[in-house]
Amino acid sequence: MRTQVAIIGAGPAGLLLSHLLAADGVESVVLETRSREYVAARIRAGLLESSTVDILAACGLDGRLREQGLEHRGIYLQWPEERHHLDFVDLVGRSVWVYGQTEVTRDLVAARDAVGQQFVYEISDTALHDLDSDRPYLTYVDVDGREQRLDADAIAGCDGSFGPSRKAIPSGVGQTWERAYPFAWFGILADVAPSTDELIYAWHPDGFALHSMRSESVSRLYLQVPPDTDPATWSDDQIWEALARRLGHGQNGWQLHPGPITDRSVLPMRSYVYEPMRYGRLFLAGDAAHIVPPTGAKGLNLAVADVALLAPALAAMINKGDHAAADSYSERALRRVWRCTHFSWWMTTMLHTHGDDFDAQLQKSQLQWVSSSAAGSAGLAENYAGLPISY
Ligand code: FAS
Ligand code: PHB
Repeated sequence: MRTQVAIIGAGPAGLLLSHLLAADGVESVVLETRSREYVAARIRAGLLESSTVDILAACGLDGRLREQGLEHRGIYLQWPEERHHLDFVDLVGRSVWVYGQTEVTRDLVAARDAVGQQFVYEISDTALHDLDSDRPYLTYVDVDGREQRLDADAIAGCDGSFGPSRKAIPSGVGQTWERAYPFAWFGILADVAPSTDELIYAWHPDGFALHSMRSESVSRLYLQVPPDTDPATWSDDQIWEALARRLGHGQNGWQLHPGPITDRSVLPMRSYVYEPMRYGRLFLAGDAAHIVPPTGAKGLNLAVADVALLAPALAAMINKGDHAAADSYSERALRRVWRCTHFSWWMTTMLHTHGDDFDAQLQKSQLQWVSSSAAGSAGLAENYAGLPISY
């Protein structure tokens, strides 16, 4: 087979890239190692920053989002005996939306299917070849066990943190930065109406907790736990009791309402950046190039921002032979990657306790300042609600 852009990965980065390329008349094939059903069912991110919503709206993909999503003006910062609302609309003129990544994926797949996008699911042994030539190609084994080859003008590595793209770049070309955190997030989905109108990020001596949601009837909550926690070892009562304590149940009359837990998982926390996000005709986007701890709600939004820069760059290179934007893609994308990496680290270190009393005092002082200072709250709001894509 031959195409203009071979996209490895049918997650948000790969799906949106295929959509944006098609809008510029560039054909692509999206290759995915999992099944269509598996990708559709994955439960991950839940919060869209304003720049992401603008991009989805610009390509006509915001219909269901505006019907079923929940627009939020801001978030609450909470610590024992105190809860402060940060209103992003008042502070920086931008809101955020609660709309699950599974819904974004569903909207993108439907839009691609409607125009006959070529998908190849359940492939294996994906390998990348001749990346430093102008005729790169992929080889893989299809679902029937047949070896296949796909020639392309460019390859987009949208294959997440464990995919083959980044590893196909010769060692010595790139540089990596990594920070593993000494804790993880225990995430649950529950069939119960959220106990709050907007997200609550809670600092507590026992550990961080987050009250998010997916709809008016489904709540999404997270607890800081040790990195090696087995989700099966916590009873439902233990989970709800820890969430209630950390989120301030009973404080100023607020109550956390428990309900049936329908999904549970433990998500390790790390920061990871790989530079450069381009090698020859291979371009990396999304988790293939960077990972952020979810405290800043940036993972999905960064993937969207990468492909919003990558799509026009590839279109100019393929349609007009103009390589300027492709040549500057990595540098431009990494400016925002590092801004979001810092913000995610800043939120994570401000809100997660790790048994150090001095750090706990610093964290509480930081929370007091961020919540009460116009400059501090605007700084959080500007980063959380989303910087312009061209940041
Ligand atoms: P993805 O990982 O979404 O997609 C990559 C795709 O490539 C996958 O479908 C994979 O199967 C495929 N692939 C891999 N190897 C391949 C190969 N050899 N051949 C073909 N295909 C291959 N972010 C938040 O903001 N908030 C959250 O709460 C949050 N929770 C998360 C929970 C989990 C368990 C994980 C893993 C991530 C979470 N994230 C969260 C981050 C997540 O949302 C990512 O940022 C987002 O999915 C990035 O999208 P992609 O870059 O498309 O990568
Ligand atoms: C979520 O709803 O899954 C979510 C929201 C905000 C975060 C992380 C996860 O920072």
